Amino acid sequence: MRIIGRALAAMVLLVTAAVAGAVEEDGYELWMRYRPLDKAAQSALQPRATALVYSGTASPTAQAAISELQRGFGGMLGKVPAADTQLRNGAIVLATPASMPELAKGLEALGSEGYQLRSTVVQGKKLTVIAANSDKGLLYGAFALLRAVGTGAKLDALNTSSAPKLQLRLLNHWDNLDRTVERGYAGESIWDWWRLPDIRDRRYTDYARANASLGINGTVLNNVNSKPEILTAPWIAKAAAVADVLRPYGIKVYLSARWSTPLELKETKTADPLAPEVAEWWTRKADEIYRAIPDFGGFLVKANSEGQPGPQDYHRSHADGANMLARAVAPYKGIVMWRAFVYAHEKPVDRARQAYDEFKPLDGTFLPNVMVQVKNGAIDFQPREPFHPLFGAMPKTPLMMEFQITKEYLGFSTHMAYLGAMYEETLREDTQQKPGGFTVAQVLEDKDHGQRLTGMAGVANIGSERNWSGSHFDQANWYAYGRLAWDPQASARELAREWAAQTFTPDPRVTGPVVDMMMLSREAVVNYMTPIGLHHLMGTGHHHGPAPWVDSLGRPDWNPVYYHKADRQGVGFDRTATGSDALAQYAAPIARQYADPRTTPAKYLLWFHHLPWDYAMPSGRTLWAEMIAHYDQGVGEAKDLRARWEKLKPFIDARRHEDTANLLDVQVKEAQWWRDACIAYFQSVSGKALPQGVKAPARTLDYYKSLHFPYAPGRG
Ligand code: BDP
Repeated sequence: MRIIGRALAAMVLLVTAAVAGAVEEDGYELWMRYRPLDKAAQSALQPRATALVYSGTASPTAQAAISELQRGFGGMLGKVPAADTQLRNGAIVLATPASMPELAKGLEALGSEGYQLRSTVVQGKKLTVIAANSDKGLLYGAFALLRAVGTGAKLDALNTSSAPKLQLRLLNHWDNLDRTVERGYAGESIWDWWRLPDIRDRRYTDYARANASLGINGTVLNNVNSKPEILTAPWIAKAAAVADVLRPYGIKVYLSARWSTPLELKETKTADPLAPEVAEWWTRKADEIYRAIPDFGGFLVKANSEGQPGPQDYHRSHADGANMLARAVAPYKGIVMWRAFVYAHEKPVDRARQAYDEFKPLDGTFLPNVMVQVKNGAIDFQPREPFHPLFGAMPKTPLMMEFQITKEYLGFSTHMAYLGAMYEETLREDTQQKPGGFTVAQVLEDKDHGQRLTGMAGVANIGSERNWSGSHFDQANWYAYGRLAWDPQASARELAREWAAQTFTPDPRVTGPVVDMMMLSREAVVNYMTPIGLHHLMGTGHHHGPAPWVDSLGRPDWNPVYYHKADRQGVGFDRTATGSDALAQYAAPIARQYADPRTTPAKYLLWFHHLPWDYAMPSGRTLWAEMIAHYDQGVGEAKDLRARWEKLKPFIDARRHEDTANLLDVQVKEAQWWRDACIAYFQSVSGKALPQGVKAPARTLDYYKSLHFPYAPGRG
């Protein structure tokens, strides 16, 4: 009786799970869930994944590849392929020119990180071969094979190869030493600094697996707003412990260095980059770091920006500073990533101009192991920005892209906004710095120069929360970033499909609608926050919610009114020759095209032009009516996302469905808030009546102004 009872209970559970989509998941496994494939897919694969063959002693990296394949195929097929040294029918073979020359041929173009996947028959035995020049390539190949299977590929006709187009594919953690995270919306820092170096959280290994699965090969552990302590012995030991865990996964550790570290530690009398004692200090420091971390990647530096110290404090240039550090790490093949995110309020020039003004004249003066790291746009990680004019404009300097993965300005981890679409938009922009076209992606790839450094950095959205990123869909931004760092020309839509197939199910009834939602989501945010080229209207400090009215902050360029310049007559920032002329920093064809509002892409209109409220838009509406239409569209799109998600309920496990549904409810509410507060404010300035049929904001402008969020997360 009791057995029957239990069986019944189990059946009820199973049925419930099937109705709800599947067993509940908390998101910890990211896109590496390796759930059992359906029976048909399993039997199609079965003869192809019976064993794993690697000849010789596996290095820790090869071992990581083997373990992942065992975990992955074990999960998807229900049977762990046994490690073997004999080529047997159905084996997956890991081959390098050193371990199995006969199976690892024609890999010249793949470099040290690329891989080849192919199905072949050798002496009557069907084999799936992962071939690469190095064990790191094998690891990337192993993940690529698992991704292929996880997204529905068959193993019978596999024949692909891939190599990264950028050398440095990095995460930048803005993690503080007290474990808070600047602009972090996913709990505390994953680095449990206090317990390091003794306690190495197992989560670090899963972090390494996730990054390696995307091809990410470096990570800056600490905030760009750095502290001197990070370069003292106890903290170097902590970083070394993390480096030990990440190393087998091909991930190097880097640190953010505070310019004035030696001075603040009272070990020098100045931080002047040209003072011998300063250079000597950094040389000794580099020696010390490399003794603890032999493959240390190098330094990331935010200098003379937002109050951070830097070489300009001593009337030296960014190049003087970067080169001094670069000399210290050069003997170890270390690099320096020097950020171009600089602006100073003492200068009354348009903030959007300042990075270019400071860095362009330095082109050609940096040492070869320096990269200048440039944000995607000239202001600051806004929901939409035109590409940064430095891309394509510093031909003698390797430039590294800096994207933000954490959504500081796009609704934190609450709003759904698939950033793959945003990254793709920037990467595909044509800088027009060369006849025939020169996209931002091509600038980064730097094909003309061959051996120069190339790279991309993403400000991480990873924290201590079980689901890593604060929401399930924010995992997709980490995913898309990593895959685009491997191939900046990849398609955001295709990456969304890959992610959705692995994160939920390859069932097209799910991937189709999920991908459509993702592709819509970023545009929705732009529509309800900052349409038609508006920017930086967010709440002071924390950047949560609308605050276009703010005009009282210490520095002019921290005030939203600085960016929209709305008055009775019109709205928008004139960056043409009649205004700040920031437009002149772009290549001539762009500068010409955007000089006229009628030939400026509508999405950038108010970024470059100050226009009358009655300006006639191509739609036939006035600018004022168009702006409102965008706000309404954004709210509609947020509601649409919520409705579409509801329809997916039968296919998604109850927990992840509910987590996401709850967040979408908040997004709908906050989209409405953005719309109402912005319309109320701009109406108070323009004095315009609402167009017919438009709903008045729900509350008064004073109400929206009265909202304060002193405890909003992420201020670091
Ligand atoms: C801004 C962030 C600030 C960062 C800064 C940076 O609000 O927290 O320190 O960027 O990139 O967007 O240095």
